[in-house]
Amino acid sequence: MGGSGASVAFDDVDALARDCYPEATTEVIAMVTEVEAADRWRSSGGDIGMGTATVRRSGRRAGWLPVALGIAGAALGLSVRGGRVREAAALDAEPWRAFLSPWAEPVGGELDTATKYPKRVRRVADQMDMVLVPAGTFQMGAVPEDDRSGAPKHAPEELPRHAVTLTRAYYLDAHEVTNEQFGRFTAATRYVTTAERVGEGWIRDERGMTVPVKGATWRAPLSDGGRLPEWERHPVVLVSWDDADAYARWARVGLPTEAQFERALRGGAEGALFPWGGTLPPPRGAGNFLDGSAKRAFPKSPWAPIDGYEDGFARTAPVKSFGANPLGLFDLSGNVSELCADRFERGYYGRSPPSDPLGGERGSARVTRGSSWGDVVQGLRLSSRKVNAPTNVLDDLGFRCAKTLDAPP
Ligand SMILES: [Ca+2]
Repeated sequence: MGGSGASVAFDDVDALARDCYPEATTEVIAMVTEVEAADRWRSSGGDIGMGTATVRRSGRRAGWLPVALGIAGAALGLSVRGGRVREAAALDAEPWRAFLSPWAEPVGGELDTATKYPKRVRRVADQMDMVLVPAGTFQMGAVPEDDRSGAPKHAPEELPRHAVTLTRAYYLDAHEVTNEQFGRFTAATRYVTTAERVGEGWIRDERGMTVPVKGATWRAPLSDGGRLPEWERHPVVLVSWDDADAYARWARVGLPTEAQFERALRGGAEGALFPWGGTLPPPRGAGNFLDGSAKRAFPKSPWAPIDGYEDGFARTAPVKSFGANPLGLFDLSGNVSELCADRFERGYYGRSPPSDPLGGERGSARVTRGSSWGDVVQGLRLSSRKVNAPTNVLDDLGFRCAKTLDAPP
């Protein structure tokens, strides 16, 4: 065996192994940790060939564990010597481990029964929790019957209602990207947002009109140059599609497709008009919508708030202020509308592919989905779609990220 070795920080790998296998015995944890540490050594620059990873064990008698690495096997290309370590290699060969490394880590240890991937993961770059959304078929678009009983009418671009199959499960951020998280990105990259470059952002004034405000950026998203209380935990706003795309690339993920967003938004509620069902007003605590507080903050606004609904937030709310949907995802409806990866094209639903649609191919406008704190009732419908120019920045528009599994379930 060769002598090229590198030491790996052992304690954090050990903690990761404990997260992955909360039920495991100390001995199994030790085995998993050894292999995980070896894998990290390999991905940090070790050749994927024969070599020796020297992994320092804490809490064990002084010594070094030699691990032989090879390309043998199609799984992870990791083979090890010794009975105990070989057993650990079988655990390590799970495809999700290679898929997640090095951009995310499993949380909680619970595996999805269909994909065998962790149900929850945490992104390394920004500590965002992501939830696994299963593959499957759902009905996308407006239900024609939605227009009955005086309900708000759908737009032509929400038809035809059509079956969409997502062939792969995907991870979706549990909540909208926050100001604190966006700050990590700009600190790490010195990224300059569209609003910072242009010198203005679009903010709703007391008349309820969204107007350009000089100097307004994600760092100062109010017309007086200030911030809301608990600003760090609010969703980032005044970011363009280009900004969101840059963030997602930095975090080694992407923006969700519109179909991924709608499937998650529906959360299995096939045929429902609103996230909570079909009636108005929404039940108490349903989300941050255009409520009584917004009406009081924008007294001259021509936009009608939802009758009989109070959520306590005139503008954005800290993420996770309201309950999660059945998939464990927060604020897909309400708080801020969210940027999707898809280009917006007229009539797209009439010609989109039945599996894994990626949006139109022409034009620069992008789809946004999910209602915001400023939407009238029509925008609360599950099928509601909006369109946004890639450099447009608004005070009720943000984003979350997604990552599609690299193999069918
Ligand atoms: Ca509100």
